[in-house]
Amino acid sequence: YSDPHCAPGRDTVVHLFEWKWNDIKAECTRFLGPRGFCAVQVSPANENAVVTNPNRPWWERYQPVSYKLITRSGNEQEFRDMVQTCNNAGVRIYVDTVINHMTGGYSGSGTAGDHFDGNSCSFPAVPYSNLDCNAGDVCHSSDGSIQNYNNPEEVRNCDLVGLKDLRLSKDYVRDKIAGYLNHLISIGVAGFRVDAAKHMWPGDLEAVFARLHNVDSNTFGSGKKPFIYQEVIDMGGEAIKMAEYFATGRVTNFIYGVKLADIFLRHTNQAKWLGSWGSSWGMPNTNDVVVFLSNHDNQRGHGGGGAPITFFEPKQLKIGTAFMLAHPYGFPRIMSSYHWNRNIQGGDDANNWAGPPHNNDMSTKSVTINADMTCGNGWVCEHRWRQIYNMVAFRNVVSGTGVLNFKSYGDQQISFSRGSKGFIAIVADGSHLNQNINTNLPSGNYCDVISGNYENGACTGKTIHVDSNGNAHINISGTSDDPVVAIHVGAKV
Ligand code: ARE
Ligand code: CA
Repeated sequence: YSDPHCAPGRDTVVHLFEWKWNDIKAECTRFLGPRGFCAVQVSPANENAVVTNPNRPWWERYQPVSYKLITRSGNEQEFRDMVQTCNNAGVRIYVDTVINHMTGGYSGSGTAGDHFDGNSCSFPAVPYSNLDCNAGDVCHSSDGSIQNYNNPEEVRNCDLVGLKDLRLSKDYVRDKIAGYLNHLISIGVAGFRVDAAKHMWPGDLEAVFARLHNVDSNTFGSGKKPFIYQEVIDMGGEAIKMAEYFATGRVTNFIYGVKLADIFLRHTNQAKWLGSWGSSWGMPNTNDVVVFLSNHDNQRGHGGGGAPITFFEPKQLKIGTAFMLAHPYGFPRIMSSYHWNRNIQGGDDANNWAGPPHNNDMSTKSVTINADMTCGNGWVCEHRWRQIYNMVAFRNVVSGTGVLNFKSYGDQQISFSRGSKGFIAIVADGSHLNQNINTNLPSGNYCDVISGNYENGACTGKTIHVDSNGNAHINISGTSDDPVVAIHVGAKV
């Protein structure tokens, strides 16, 4: 389950959080395909509870009502069009799947118009009934919800924040979930993010995944299992460990973004130590993880998982992303967000619920594209920032090479090469780097893909000269907007 099924030479996934299927379809052809992205993580595709208090929060999509493909992102036909178009553009679709639970304990209707009553675990559009949710026979917490994260039984058998917990020990429930995932596989998706995986027994997940069909052989080759990455928040302090989930796919490595925020955002740790970055930092092996600086929860102070770097700190985000994409550890995911008005009250963001940009009827706004390639209508589109998409290409070019010549020039100044294909230098604080550095690259003139684009053999930014010994003069002011230089053999002028 740990092969992401990237088309050859691609290696980065972007989370197009809350995007509509039609917009993702367009983005695959006009941008993600040509720019070398491997895949898109899309928001949950199945019917969810319509929450009106607060009004249409993003998190309503984590409250399933049925497995019909009807949400604010679009309907099944639009979903199919997106998957097919993206596959044709060489871009994979991973669906965020919510299979641990259904809605909270109240009644209402879903985005496909189906009625539900969470209190009695009544979801007739699946159908699930009272027998399909966990109850007091297996959940022993005082109120049926999870209180103690150090008690694995409670974490797996009780309700996560009051969300009706599915009885995954039952074959009927396993069949229904596998039926939903197989439906997505039949449409052509490459894999799944498994929401709240920590709240399901690894053995139950095995039983569900054993029921899955192979992914489409025409697109992905024959005999291939879907790519599976499981959301397990394990910062080291709780009973449940990431390692329990390696048999059923990769896990989301939450330690990663926090440690990099310590260095690039808070400066409570030093970049000079990054020479050993990877599993020796107390993180799993590279092939067991998806790595990211932030996700849709912790970017808004939600859901634990630490305080990461987000688009609210654009300079640090560009630096951190450059490091993430230049370094071979893990399968990297970029967060692509929408704007909301942050309103910090006593440490919490009072607007952390705010849903995507919307019209008066609460339908999600389309993504518009500005002349400079950035997005409008309230969409941030971090993946369209030059410093970020050019590093996606960098990662593709240096693929298969290791980290070479890691050097530091003070606490927060580093450089390293990727074999003889790429070189990066980073200043993580306000200091000044001015050095002759061996890049290990063939001699020539290279386009610094941070300060500019490589277009038709020319560079719109700085050109870096590498001499016949592989040396280059690198001059970076840490107080500049982009204190990074990145060059690779795919962008020689
Ligand atoms: C909403 C309301 C709740 C209400 C509930 C039911 O906010 O007040 O009780 O509905 O009516 C998201 C939101 C939730 C939201 C939910 C459903 O974040 O606020 O609840 O959608 O609409 C734990 C889990 C981890 C989970 C986080 C949020 O382990 O899996 O909590 N993350 C995923 C998603 C979320 C999503 C869900 C799961 C639910 O990414 O977006 O919730 O589908 C420590 C622990 C962590 C723990 C963390 C927070 O760090 O180590 O394991 O994370 O604390 O408790
Ligand atoms: Ca559970």
